[in-house]
Amino acid sequence: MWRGAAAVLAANRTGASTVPSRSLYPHQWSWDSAFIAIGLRRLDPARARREIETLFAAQWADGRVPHIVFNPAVPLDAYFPSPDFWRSSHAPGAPAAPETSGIVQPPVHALAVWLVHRAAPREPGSLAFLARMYPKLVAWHRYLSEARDLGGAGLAALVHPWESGMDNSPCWDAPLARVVPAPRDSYRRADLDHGSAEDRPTDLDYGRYVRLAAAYRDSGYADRAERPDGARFAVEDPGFNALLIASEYALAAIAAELGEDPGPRTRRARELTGVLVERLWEPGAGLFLSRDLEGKAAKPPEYGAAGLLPLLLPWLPEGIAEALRASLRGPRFGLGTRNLLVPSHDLTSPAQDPRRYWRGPAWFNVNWLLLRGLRQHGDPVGAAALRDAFLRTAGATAFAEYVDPATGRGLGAREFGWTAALCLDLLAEEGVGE
Ligand code: 9WN
Repeated sequence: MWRGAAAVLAANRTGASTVPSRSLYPHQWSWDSAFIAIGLRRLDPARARREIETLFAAQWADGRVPHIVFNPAVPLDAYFPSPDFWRSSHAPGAPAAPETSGIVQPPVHALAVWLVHRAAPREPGSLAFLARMYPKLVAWHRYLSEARDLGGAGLAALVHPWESGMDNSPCWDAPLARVVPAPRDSYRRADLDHGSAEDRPTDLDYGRYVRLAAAYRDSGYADRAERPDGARFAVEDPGFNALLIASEYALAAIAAELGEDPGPRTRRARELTGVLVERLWEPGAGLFLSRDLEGKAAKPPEYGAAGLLPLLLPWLPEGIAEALRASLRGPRFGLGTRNLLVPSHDLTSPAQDPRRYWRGPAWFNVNWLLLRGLRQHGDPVGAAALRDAFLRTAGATAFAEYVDPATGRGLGAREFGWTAALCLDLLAEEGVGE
């Protein structure tokens, strides 16, 4: 398995970075690269450092880290939306090259930087890497906490469903329902050349994604610009913000390693945890919910796996970690009863679909994060069972992009970057391959 996972990362390597999938996603993606680096640190720490530095070489002047860094050698029609859609090099503050998208993805990077360093703290390049990354990570977090504080309470808001990393989650159905889709003949979907239409988002949802991205681009990627009716989306997502807080703790550790005072960053992480709880915790459900900043939906709320991710955080008010662990095993997520792995969406929701993109299948990065959460909050037995299911399922599906959470059947792309990388990470814990 170690050799198989390493071979995937070798095959997906393009120059200084790694693509999520040769067929479906032939460029560099932001949170994929963070997870890939977390695996690469077990194999080749210098390559892990390069993976992250390549991504941050495309950081914008306002601190944002774009969700895609395009490879100029890949034909324009290999992935949509392509660089000629985003037109980043004409946008204020974006680098002249490479071309990038203008939206972001969950900020798991500071955590990745810290874990990469921890894997080889005495390697000559590692401290210098921390020192170079620290101001870039600070600028990235500042962008999220200032420009993206659209709700005014301190949390980062998302302006496009793709920013959650959980693109097609039913949590976005209500806020997306207000968006007028771009006409079907105004763009060409490239994903359907490689993925099955039953697994991928519907045309209606895709049209809405395109419309939102185009409106954001046309505003010059200005976060507070007024966008037209039918082209607005602003939500606070518990998964994105939990990762921001976990990364704030990582920044505190990096600061200490560099001889700076970690106090302010730790305090900020705790403060933000308080805001997360105050705004998004739903005690009746035992889960965090997203908050729609554009209005209230008539429909009942949807419970997604993002609402479990705060389990990652070291400090939570009393009772919350226990409630999250109970939700993981309860009827909504069925871990250890109906499911081998944690599904992306509530099993009891009518919107649940065990095949379709982020509407029910299990993803390996989400399960890796929850595994850390179980360890963090005193459930080593549950974490060990999840680790076992993770490795077996990833191995049996040729490192699938996602799987049916009950049967483990592979779905989406195979030889998927973060699936292989996170296997390496979990295998290395036992000394395999080290
Ligand atoms: C849009 C690359 C990315 C992941 C996301 C996943 C999917 C893209 C798409 O693939 O999103 O960013 O085209 O569907 O949802 O989490 O980072 O692997």
